[in-house]
Amino acid sequence: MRRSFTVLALVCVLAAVSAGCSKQRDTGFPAIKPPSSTSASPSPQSTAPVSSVTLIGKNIQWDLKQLYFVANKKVTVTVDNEDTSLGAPHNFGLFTNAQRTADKEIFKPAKDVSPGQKFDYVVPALKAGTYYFQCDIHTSMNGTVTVK
Ligand SMILES: [Cu+2]
Repeated sequence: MRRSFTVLALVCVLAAVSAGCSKQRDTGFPAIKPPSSTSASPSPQSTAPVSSVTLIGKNIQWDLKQLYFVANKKVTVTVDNEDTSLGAPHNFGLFTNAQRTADKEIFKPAKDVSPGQKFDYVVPALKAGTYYFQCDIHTSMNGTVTVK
């Protein structure tokens, strides 16, 4: 009776140890998190600053409300106008104030992008800081640019 109890205890200990060993090894790196499925942000955007970005205009809305530009470098903003059914042109203007008043527009769009067309706006180098963009035709199409 006593012997069988000892064997049983040993089996339990072995099972616990082997279960511990079968767990994922500690690689020294943080565990990879599964992709979050929050409906608020279907495609999480990188906050790394870039020197080129595509901004899609569709249904009188931009696909991005927040852009990240590299500081002190020209940045190319490609406006991809997908508003063919509405026939709406779009453009890209950049401002230093959140109210986006004309006197604070530091980058004025040289042309409008027709529906179904793309155009590269080359924005001159900016100092680190916060800026604001909009389509000057549809001012509700606006957002923030973080330059860093
Ligand atoms: Cu527009």
